[in-house]
Amino acid sequence: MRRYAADISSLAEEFQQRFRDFAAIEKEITLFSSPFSLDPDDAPDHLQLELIELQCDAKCRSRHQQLPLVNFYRQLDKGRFQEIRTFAKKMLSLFGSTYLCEKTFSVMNINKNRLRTRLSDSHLRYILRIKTTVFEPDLAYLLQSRSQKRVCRPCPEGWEQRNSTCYYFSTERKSWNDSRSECLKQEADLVIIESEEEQDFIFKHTREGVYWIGLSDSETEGTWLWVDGTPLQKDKAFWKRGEPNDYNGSEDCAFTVPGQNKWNDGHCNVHVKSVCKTDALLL
Ligand SMILES: [Ca+2]
Ligand SMILES: [Ca+2]
Repeated sequence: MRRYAADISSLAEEFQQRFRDFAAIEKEITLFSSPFSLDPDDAPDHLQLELIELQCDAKCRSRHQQLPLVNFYRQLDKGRFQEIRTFAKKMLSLFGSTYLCEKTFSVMNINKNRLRTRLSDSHLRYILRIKTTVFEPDLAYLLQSRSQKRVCRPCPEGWEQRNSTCYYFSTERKSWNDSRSECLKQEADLVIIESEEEQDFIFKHTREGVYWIGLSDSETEGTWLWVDGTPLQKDKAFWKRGEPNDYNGSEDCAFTVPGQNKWNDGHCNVHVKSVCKTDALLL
């Protein structure tokens, strides 16, 4: 217990510090969230009159119980409750800024590309080490030796290279979701086929079998999306005639058709092979 005492007290202090801002406006938060239970004497002077009027209004009281808080403030009469409305807007904007931060984070998340996601903990440790030492890294030398290695092997072992892209044709059979997880583990994803040439290349390697590709309509029936969220373009779709047919209303994942340079939709839990794709490491 004693071992952790220092850590716990510093955590508690940190916690309190983070919420100090909230403590400073505790009254305002109470007023904002439950305007009917706060004593008007505790409210800021310029709000007191309107607050008394609000608390006496039975209609407002029942609306407060029925409506979400934002809508309750939105429907308040602009003439009668001008001050309270302004106050509510200020409070809401506090939470709005939290939303902005979250939104920025989502944008950053979307912008994370495949190369960036290859950064592992050890890369980050190296970066930290370089940043915190007095030694200057010999970048020219490092790059030279790195590029020699990369030119020899732009794709991981067992992967096929085409231009600046690497493909993995699995030998194991798994469901669409599990196949996708396997690709992601290798810093790749199920293949997105972007041209007829690429389709021909895939066909050359999948001639004999059935392989999942990174295309599904699980989210919205009939809307085929690639794993990166882009919709399938009609002129770059290589469906077999009569497909996708959503047989039995349960075919939401696309796979290759053996012996034909075409695709079919199948049940996502069927176990077949799969094709992963990722960028080659070229400098
Ligand atoms: Ca379907
Ligand atoms: Ca089908």
